[in-house]
Amino acid sequence: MRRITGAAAIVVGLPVLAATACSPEQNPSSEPGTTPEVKTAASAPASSEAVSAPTGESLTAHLKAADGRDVATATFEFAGGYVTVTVKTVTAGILLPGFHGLHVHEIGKCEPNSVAPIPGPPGNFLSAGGHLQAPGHTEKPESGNLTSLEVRQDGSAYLVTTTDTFTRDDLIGPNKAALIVHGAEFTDAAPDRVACGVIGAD
Ligand SMILES: [Cu+2]
Repeated sequence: MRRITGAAAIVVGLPVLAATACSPEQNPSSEPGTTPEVKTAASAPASSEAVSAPTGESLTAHLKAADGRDVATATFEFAGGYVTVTVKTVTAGILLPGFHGLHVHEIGKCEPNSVAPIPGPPGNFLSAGGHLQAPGHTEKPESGNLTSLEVRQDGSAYLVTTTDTFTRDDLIGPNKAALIVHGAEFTDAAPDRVACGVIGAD
């Protein structure tokens, strides 16, 4: 008779980040994640410090085109005094190849054929307003300006960038905020708002 003795040693290493994806935490807090982990069990070696995961600090945006198609998913992970922004397309071919303006806009609305806060002709996602400005910041580039999103010839894009121009609290105020991808740069469509996602804890 053969017995399998090593099976218990196989541990599926789930990424810690996955556990934070659905956190509804919206408590405004300016404190970094310094809350010590409370553990009374004596089993954990005192010397092993847990890798600090941005629990409750991450925000997510699901960007959709004006016709409702899913375009990309973005995450905002706040740690170490800055935010790491990751944008990845989920459907290839909606965004044209090339560089696209990528900004956090000041109002968390993603409404096709809507009117801007300063009224004018309607257009896609105009009700998201202009670029986010952090409190007290008035200069350009605006706080919500991010590096451009480069879309490959196959119609997909994947970007990881960092910035310290806004905080988590700046994104979850009363108006919330939206992440918008514009049309391809150096084309007539560059100012267009092609994809939009409200930034939230989900
Ligand atoms: Cu913009």
